[in-house]
Amino acid sequence: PHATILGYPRIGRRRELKRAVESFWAGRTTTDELETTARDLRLATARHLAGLGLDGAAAVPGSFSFYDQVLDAVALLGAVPERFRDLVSTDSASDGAGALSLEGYFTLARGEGDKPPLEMTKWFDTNYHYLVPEIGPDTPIGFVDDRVVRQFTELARPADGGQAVVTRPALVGPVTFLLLSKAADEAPDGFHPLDRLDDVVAAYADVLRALAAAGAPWVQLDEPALVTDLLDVPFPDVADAVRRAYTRLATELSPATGATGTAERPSILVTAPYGDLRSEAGDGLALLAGTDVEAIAVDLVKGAVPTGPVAGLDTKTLVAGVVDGHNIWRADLDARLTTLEGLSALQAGAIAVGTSTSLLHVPHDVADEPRLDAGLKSWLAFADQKVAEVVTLATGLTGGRTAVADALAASTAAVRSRAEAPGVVVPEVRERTAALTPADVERAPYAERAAAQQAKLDLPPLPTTTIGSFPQTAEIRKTRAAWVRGELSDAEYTTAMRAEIASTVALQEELGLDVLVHGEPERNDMVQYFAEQLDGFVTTVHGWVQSYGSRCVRPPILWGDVSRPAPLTVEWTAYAASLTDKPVKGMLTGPVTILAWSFVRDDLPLGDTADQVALALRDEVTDLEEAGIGVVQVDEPALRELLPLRRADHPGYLDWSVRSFRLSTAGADTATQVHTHLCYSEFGQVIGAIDGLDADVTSVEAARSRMEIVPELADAGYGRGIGPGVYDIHSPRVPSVEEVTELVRLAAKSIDPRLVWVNPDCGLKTRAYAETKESLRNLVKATEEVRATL
Ligand code: THG
Ligand code: ZN
Repeated sequence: PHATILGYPRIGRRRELKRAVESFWAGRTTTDELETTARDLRLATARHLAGLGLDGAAAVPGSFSFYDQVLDAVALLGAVPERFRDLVSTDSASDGAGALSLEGYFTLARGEGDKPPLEMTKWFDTNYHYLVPEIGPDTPIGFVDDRVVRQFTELARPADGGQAVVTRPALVGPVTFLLLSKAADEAPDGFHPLDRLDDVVAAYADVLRALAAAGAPWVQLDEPALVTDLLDVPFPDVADAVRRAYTRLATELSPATGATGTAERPSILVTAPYGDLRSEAGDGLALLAGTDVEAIAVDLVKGAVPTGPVAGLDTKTLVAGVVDGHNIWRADLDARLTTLEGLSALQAGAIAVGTSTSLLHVPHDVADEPRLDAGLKSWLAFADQKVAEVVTLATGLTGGRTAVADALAASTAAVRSRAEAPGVVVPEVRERTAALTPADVERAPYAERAAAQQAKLDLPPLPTTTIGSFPQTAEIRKTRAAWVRGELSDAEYTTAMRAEIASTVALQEELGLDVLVHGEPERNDMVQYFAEQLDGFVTTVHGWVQSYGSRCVRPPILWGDVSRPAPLTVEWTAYAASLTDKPVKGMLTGPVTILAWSFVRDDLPLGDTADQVALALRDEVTDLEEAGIGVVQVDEPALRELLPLRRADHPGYLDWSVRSFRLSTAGADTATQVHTHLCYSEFGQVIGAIDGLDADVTSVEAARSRMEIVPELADAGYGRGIGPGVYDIHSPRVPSVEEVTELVRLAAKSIDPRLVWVNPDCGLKTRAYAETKESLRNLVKATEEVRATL
């Protein structure tokens, strides 16, 4: 293909797939109805993309998924964990033996009864989450589900007799599949999923044969595991796996059409999105170039552009990912074309134009945003605009610049208008960040702070609190939506929210919690709420991006220098504080998380933007203090998420991320207690940074790992307040008093008990009130029991 994209949003322009899937789960539609909706969506999408100019051979990727592409690979291979084995078809006479039904597929994602779902975790450095396969020595692995072949055929030979589209089926590559898997519980010590490489590759060989037989000219195998060195398999072992896998798939299967009239496999495109293939650990580009695959897609937005010819590339196509698939800025086409021309001059092989990553991470279409300012809109490219960009660049590369002169001129004009637009650079904001000194991120020594805070707050040992949000009832959501639509006046809205806050405060008093919160009924998303109020951001109406499964987020667009025109949270927090004598905790989202969950600008280093956001939050902390708030929590759930994929880049990242958090909080008075919250359990790589945040109290997810983070933190020298979560909020299950008591004791055993706080794992907004009340009651009761024994 001359022009292509590595994947396209699958949730639908109006989230049609989300609705269809959720209504299937609710039992309102049948499997057949869901399959039909999905097929119509795939057909419409493929034709739409062909119409946008992806009309070369196999230029349209087949990147659909009902839930997650990694789960799709599990289904393709029938690699079902032991506890779900009863879901697979055992009819060995049919060719569906070992396959999951669509319902079974969703059960792996969502769990059933006491069978927990596959674990969910972050997909590289994005806000997308995939399901973690569980692979053991005896996990069945074969080509058991031909869905991917059917999806190819249904577009190549459509039943409606309309326009056919020859797509390029996209699959998670065999090496990445295993590197992202975890060892099944029953696997013996020392087993690594990669031990099953030969079985997975044998199954993929069968998949490739079937695709070739169906007439697929190309297949795409995604191997992003090659751009990271955080997956705890050293590069030489990864390289060995890649060589073995692609010798079997690319060398031993023939791509040529033989006497039988069919090739043994389609041409293979291996993609390596999200980063640089080359690092100190090893040269992944040379590795792939040394295989017999026909094409390699590299990320030239995150990764470096090769500056010399690469051995082996002369007989391959290099798909140059020059259009950013992970952000929403319109490309500087002139500059990208220069890059492409340079590559063309350097490499003897063919150059095709691509996106750096799948377009899964961006919304569908800028044209769907009528409310955005026209100037700002001209700077943006969502998925459909990016398709046009790769098509233009491919035309320019093959046909010469004059063939695309108008598009180049328009892109250059947009780039210039963005650079010069008011608000992009705000001198007062720049002056303030330029004047920062190391003293701005320092507070008084912890011992002094702890004493001043205790004198002021007079908290009991093992203080109890919650993470911030209380259940978002349907009533709350309805009220907010009505206000956004203008059906409710500001006064009516305020009255309704105040009533909600009052009842949340009353509930916490009744439960006997020590540090209260206002419950956040006024917030939709913890980032969007702040973005809506800060200068330098805009939010979208239809800019949905899949976060996991059927769940989506609308990342705000951070386009200009950030400042705070007015206080953000003070009114609600102060109102809550006016209702109680107990301390009320102000709730803010930290600078790193605000950046991680927004589309960030590409014209300023992230650390500089983080400082701007941090200063806005710092002013908010001051205003909260002036309103009498003595405890402020600044959440950083995404601290781990932005961690660079290469170890060499960690120090630089941790430096700016930790500094920006401290900048947001260090303006607080010595007697003001600063909390933070991190909500994932894999802390290993950021444990030093957690200490570096210098918060007075850190709450973390810990219930499922039975408090193991507490000794880890203690070993790392952490010596301030710690609130390890004592129950998992992801399920409605109510923890018993005994259970909580045990976890609190466990925590108090591995660190100075005077540092321990008692709280749930995370915010309660996805829970219902019934289980929330009961759970918190047990939490308080358990705390009282442990206190009595101290
Ligand atoms: N906000 C943002 N990003 C996030 C989270 C968040 N990334 C990580 C994690 N939390 C992802 N988790 C979720 C959980 C729920 C939903 C989305 C991401 C969700 N979304 C609604 C849906 O799809 O129906 C829409 C929500 C809305 O109306 O705004 O439920 O908390 N930015
Ligand atoms: Zn959390």
